[in-house]
Amino acid sequence: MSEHTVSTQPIEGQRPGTSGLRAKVKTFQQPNYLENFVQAVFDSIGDISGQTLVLGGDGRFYNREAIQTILKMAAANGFAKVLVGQGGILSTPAASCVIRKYQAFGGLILSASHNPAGPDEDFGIKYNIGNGGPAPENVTEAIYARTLNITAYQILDCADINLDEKGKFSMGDMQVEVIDAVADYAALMQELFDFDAIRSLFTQDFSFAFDAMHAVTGPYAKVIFEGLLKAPHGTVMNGEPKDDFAGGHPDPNLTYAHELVDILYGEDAPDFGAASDGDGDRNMILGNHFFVTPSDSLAVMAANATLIPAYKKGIAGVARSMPTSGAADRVADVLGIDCFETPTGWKFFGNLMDAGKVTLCGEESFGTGSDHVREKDGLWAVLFWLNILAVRQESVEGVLADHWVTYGRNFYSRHDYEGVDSAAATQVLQNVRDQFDSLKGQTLAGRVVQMCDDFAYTDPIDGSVSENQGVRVLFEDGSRIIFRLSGTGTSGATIRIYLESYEPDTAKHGLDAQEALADMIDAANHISKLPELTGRDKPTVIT
Ligand code: VG1
Ligand code: CO
Repeated sequence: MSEHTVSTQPIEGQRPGTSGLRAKVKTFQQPNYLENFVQAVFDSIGDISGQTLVLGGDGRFYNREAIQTILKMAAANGFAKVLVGQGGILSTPAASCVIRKYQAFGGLILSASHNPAGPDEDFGIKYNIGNGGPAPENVTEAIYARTLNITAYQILDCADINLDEKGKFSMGDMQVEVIDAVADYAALMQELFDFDAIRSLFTQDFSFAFDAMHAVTGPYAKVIFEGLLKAPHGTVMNGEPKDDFAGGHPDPNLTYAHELVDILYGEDAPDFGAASDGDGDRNMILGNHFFVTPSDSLAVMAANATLIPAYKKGIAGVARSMPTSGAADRVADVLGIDCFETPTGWKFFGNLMDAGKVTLCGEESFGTGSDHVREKDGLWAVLFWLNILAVRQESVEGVLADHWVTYGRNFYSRHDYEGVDSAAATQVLQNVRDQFDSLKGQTLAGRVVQMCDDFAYTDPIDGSVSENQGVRVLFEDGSRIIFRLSGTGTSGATIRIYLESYEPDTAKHGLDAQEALADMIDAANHISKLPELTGRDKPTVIT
């Protein structure tokens, strides 16, 4: 067994996006691509000698090979120990949980979230810091800078570890501990929620369908829902993880989770439905013939938090990403707590949680979480809802109707245009930017434009500034149109248009969101010239 220094050259394009480095598997399989990035991480995060690293992924194609390479590199770079999930599996929130519980130096999570998997699809890698959360921008930028001047990487020449067998193994001077991928996470969930109340819900006339979409949450959901909570066998659908997600697109939304949506909107629909994404950090919440927008879900959680054991003393504050609707702000107002508005991406919540300023965080992109870990957490959100339903003994629709009566309804929708030509996408945003001055004071969609800007964020804890986080058109009545380009795709560009309008009038709360927002949608197309520039007359995905 010997340690090698392998010389290499910088590879372009290794800048982490909204959530780590994502690229086609074929790109990751190119000589030195993975190794360069991993070495750049190890070179950028401080003194790692004698430290512990957490390692795991969503089980997608290339997960196992990448884990073997990273283990050998960790050993050669001086880590004392690596905790790796059995089979190379750790959901993103479980990885965050394990990093925190065992006070690891940090972790590497192998995932491209909901992006399709397989030899011709996507792979990804992300570094999380010691608090369990995604590395902040100063760290990801340092990693990127290192990828541009890297000349060598270190790797141990040794045999692979058997990832399927739990236990302690050595690799050179480093210990590799293959841990149960589910146990620590399941234990944490039992500390947070009233499992007895949820168990008794399942003995009542209450039915639940959970769609794991052949991705990482299958084993977690089976242990927690069908095992610990005694939900009927079969509650978990598509619970066998596949390395290509069975050819699917495990993005829990109305378009990609259509199998579950059809069940919840079909005859004899269950009372509650939920799904999670490729790496287990997203969630979709459905009732019988009812969809809860993620923005509303965050607001409902904030309003009902004291019903949950872990939050019974109240929450310190909430945070939402800028494009997420202001529904949570209204709850925070009533509760008299702070509500923070951050750029898109979970990495911006970490400082606020570490400083004790916020307890709950959410993004419109089907992400909700709390300070129990430092990632958004799909199954946590589902348990939170089950706990609310168990206590309130109401339907999902009933909980929302009641919420809107109290707080009003923030009609909200996101329109995604996927696979658009990059230059056209950039121009769509630029068109709006060019009108910042002229739009101000104009009436659009029956509303007066109050201001327009490129959203910038100054972190209230460390003062770091993040610019160009979305083009905003803000109206006097609180309505908003926001344009952003995705930072997680691996081919072409994705334009996201976020539309929001507030409706205090209860009589109008039953409207369909697309109807309620129709004039805003027209206004967005008109000012951006999106249809002309992209040749698209409708979005790829509407949520
Ligand atoms: C998207 C979402 C963002 C989320 C990110 C990572 O980013 O909009 O809210 O944090 O994905 O989630 P973008 O840049 O494509 O809009 V995950 O579950 O893909 O790790
Ligand atoms: Co995800």
